[in-house]
Amino acid sequence: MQKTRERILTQLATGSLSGPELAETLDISRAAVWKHIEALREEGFSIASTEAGYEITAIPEFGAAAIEFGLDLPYTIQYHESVESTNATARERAREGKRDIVVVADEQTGGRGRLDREWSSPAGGIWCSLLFEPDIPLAQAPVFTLAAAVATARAARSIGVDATIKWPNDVLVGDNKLAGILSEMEGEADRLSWLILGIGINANISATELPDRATSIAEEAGSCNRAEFTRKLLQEFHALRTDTETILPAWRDLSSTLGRSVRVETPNRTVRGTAVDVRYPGQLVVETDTGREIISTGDCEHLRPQQ
Ligand code: BT5
Repeated sequence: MQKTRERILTQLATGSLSGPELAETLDISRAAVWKHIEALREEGFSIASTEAGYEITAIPEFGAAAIEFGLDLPYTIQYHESVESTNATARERAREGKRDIVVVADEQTGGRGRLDREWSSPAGGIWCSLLFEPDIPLAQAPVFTLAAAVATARAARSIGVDATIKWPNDVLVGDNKLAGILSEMEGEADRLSWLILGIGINANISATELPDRATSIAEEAGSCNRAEFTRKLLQEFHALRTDTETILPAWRDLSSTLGRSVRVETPNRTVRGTAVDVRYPGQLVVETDTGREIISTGDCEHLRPQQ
């Protein structure tokens, strides 16, 4: 979002200010203040001009300005109504050398899951990709994927959706999928040059627009304010990113996989047993008839107890 507009919003977030006051604080002309206020109105903000000055009376439901409103984090939001895939756009930004960007879209025309599976992304979702440069070796990147799942589940729980995490990073309500995460990265063994966490959340979408065994926030708790949800998601993620020791314990607390009978399809075998733990940076520990298995990647299915 345009920097001056962002500063105006930050100022107005704490209360009304007059045009001259804003002009002085931001060191711009009164005419410039007026122009930016008009531009914000066009972006969907309702800004009243009262005797006390400009006052924000409503913020748009979604979009860069709406997400950045009151967001005190080092990320820049890039919003698109429709893109092929926010991960693909974030990859372009990564190659241009950009970091700490969140690409957000209302709709994706070519959303992707893991192993190039299709990810259904109609309008009304929160399709976003967070691009950053973590200071860790490549092999430890999965811990951030777990963090993204924790952040998503926490944001969902904060609005009354009973979300849990299925290993490695599906967010479920009961047996139905509410959100999925696709991480992509580039770097040398000892250091990542970038990591993209693509998070797809079925927000204000009806189940009829989604595949079988999928659910949405709208279905579980009614429509949400997507800007608020995205802010909460980023706040939760950032707290975990800056205190990585807390990621695994939080993941364990929110997981519906631990203690369950599971079948995990890894790239070269099928493991069946009871999921007993998750190990840094994100391996699943499964107790099988023939001993413990430590699994780094795979698709996990929760089995009914009798299966
Ligand atoms: C995932 O893959 O769960 C990762 C999904 C990541 C999507 C985000 S959206 C923003 C960013 N941009 C992208 O292009 N992608 C990321 P996986 O575990 O492979 O699950 C894919 C499977 O989930 C599909 O084969 C379907 O069975 C199912 N599925 C597809 N769309 C879904 C949806 N909207 N909700 C729930 N399940 C879905």
